[in-house]
Amino acid sequence: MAKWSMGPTPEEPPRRGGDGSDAGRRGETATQTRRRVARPPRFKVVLFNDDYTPMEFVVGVLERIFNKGPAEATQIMLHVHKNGTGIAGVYVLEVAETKVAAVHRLAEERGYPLRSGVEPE
Ligand code: TYC
Repeated sequence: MAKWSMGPTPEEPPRRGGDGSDAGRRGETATQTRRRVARPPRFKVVLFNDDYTPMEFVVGVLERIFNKGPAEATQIMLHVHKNGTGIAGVYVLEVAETKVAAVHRLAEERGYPLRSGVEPE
């Protein structure tokens, strides 16, 4: 199991002192490191500007693949157009990579050079 997905199990009841001991209840200081929490790392999906992909197409991509409403999709597109890059969304790695692949597939179908990528949050 991935280290970030470990959590309490039926065999491992919740800890008390932060170190798996009764330290907290006995008024002692717990010195062991904190238990891992079930929060997988997140990744940004970055969109890159180019001179050829139509604005309406980018807005459509943000609506269809990143589930943005028309106003937010337009804002993100204009941010990328002006600044060169922008964040389309933040996801766990497998979802982020799937969305990048979907962007590239849609763009290639239409012959547009739109590119996107994944970055650690
Ligand atoms: N710069 C493009 C144009 O003027 C629009 C565009 C915006 C392209 C965002 C890519 O990620 C992008 N048609």
